[in-house]
Amino acid sequence: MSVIRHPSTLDRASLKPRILHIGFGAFARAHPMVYLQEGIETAGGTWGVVAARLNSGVEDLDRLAEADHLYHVAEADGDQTQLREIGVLCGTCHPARDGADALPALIASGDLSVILLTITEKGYCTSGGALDLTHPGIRADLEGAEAPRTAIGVLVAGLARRRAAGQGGLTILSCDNQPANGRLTRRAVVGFARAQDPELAAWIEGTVRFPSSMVDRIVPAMTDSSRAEVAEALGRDDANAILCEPFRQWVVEDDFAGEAPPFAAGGALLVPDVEPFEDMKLRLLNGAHTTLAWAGQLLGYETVAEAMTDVPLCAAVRRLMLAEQAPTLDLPAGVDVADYAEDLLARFTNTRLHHRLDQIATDTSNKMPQRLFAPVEQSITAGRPWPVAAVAIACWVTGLQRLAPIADPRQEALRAAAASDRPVAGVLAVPGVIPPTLAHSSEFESEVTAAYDRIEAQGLSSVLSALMEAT
Ligand code: NAI
Ligand code: CS2
Repeated sequence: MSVIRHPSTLDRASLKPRILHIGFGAFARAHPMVYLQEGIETAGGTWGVVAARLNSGVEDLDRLAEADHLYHVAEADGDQTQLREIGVLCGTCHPARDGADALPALIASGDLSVILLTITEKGYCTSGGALDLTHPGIRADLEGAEAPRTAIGVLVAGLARRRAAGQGGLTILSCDNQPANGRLTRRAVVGFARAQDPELAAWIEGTVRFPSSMVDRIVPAMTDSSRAEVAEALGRDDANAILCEPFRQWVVEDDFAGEAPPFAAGGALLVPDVEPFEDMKLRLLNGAHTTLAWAGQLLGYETVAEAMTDVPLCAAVRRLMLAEQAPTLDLPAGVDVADYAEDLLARFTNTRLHHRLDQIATDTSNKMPQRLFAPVEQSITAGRPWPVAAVAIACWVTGLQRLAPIADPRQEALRAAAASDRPVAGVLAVPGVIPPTLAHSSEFESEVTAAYDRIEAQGLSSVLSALMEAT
C-alpha cells in the first residue's frame, strides 16, 4: 500500500469555537471537516469547530477529546491511501454529558457564526417538506416539560437564547441528503419557533440564513477491516479515524449571515442555486445506491462493490441513471451526464470502502421520495417508461418481506404492510411514504406491482437479465 501523509499545519491555539457541527458522525469527519482543514491551511482563519451529538454517541465525542480532538481521514482507493490529519476541532458537546443547557448556550455565544448539520434525513422531523407537528419528539419539545431533544427543538432553544442575548444572526448549513436542504431546515426551524413564539420566528426569518448545499463523498460506517487498513497506513490505531473514497464535492449556496468559513478555499463551490447539483446527485448517485442496496441484498451481496460485480444488476443501475433519472434533470452547465454516471459507477467499485448495502438501506422510507419517487413522478407525467425504478421499488417491498429488519422510522408499519396479502399497495399506503401526488397515480402502483409479481414468479436475477436484454 502506498501512503501519502498530509500532517495538519494549523495553528490550533488560534482556533475559536466559531462553528458548531450537530450530528458529528462519519460524514462530518470525512467531508466538511476536510474542506475546512484545507481551507484554513490555504486561507487562514480561526474557524474552530465544536463537534456535537444529541441522543447518542457520547463515547465517540469522549474519544475525540481524549485524542486532543485530532484524528485522521484515510482516502482509500486501489493500493493508495492519502492520510490527512484533521486539527480543526476545538471541543465537543453532548447534552447527556454537558447538560441540556450546553448546546443552547453555545448557540447563543458571540463567537458562533455557523451551525453545520448531519443529522440524517429523519433528524429534521418533517413530512411532505414541512415540520411534522405530530412527530412525538416535536410534540414533546413543544410541550416543554423537559429540555428539547430533537435537533430542531435544540436549534430553536439556542436561537431564543441568542436573540435574548442581543447577538446577531448566524448561518445554519445542512449537509444532509435532502433536496433543498436549506429551505427544508428553515421551514422546520421557523415552523417550530412559530408554534412556540411568533416573534422569535420573525426574528429567525430576518437574521438567520439557511443556505442549501449538495454534499458528496462516500463515507461508509467504519468496519474492522477499515480500522485495520487505517492502522496499517498510519502505523498505529486511531480510534477516531474515518476511511472514505478520495472523491469529494461540496456545492454550497452563497448565502451566509456573515463571513463564510473558508470552505471555498478548501475546494467547495459557492453558487447562487444548488438545485441542479442536488437533483443530479440525489437521483443518479443516491437513486442507484438505494437500488443496489435492496436488489443487491436480495441477490446475496453484502457491499456495493460486490453488488457491482453482478452484470445484470450493474447494467440495470446504468440504465436507471441514463435512461430514467437523467431525463428528469435540469443539468448544471457544462456537465456531461454520461461521464458523470460512468464516474459514479467507477466509484461504486471501490473495494477499499467495504460499503455495506444494509447501511444504505437504513431509513429507506425517508430516502425514496427524493431518490426514486420524485423522478418516477416526472417520468409518469412525461409518459416515459421507468422499468428499473419499478423493479427497485419492488425490491424494497420484497426485501421488507425476506430480509432481516433494517432500521427505518416506519419499519414496523412497513414490514406489516409487506407481509399483507397486497404487499405493494400496503407499503405504498403507509403514512408518509409516498407523496400525495404519486399516491393517486394508478400507473405507479400497477407498474410496481407488476415488477413485484415478476420477481416473485421468475426470480430477481431473471428479471434483471430481461431488463438488460431489453436495452
Ligand atoms: P452516522 O451514523 O455516522 O452519523 C449520523 C449522525 O446523525 C450522528 O451524529 C447521530 O447522532 C445523528 N442523528 C441520527 N438520527 C438523528 C436524529 N433523529 N436527530 C438528530 N441527530 C440524529 O452517519 P453519517 O455517515 O455521518 O451520515 C449522516 C448523514 O450525512 C446522512 O444521513 C446523510 O444525510 C449525510 N451524508 C452521508 C454520506 C455518507 O456517505 N456517509 C454522504 C453524503 C451525505
Ligand atoms: C448512501 C449515501 O447511505 C446512503 O444513503 O446512499 O450516504 C451516499 O454514500 C452518499 O450520499 C454519497 O455522497
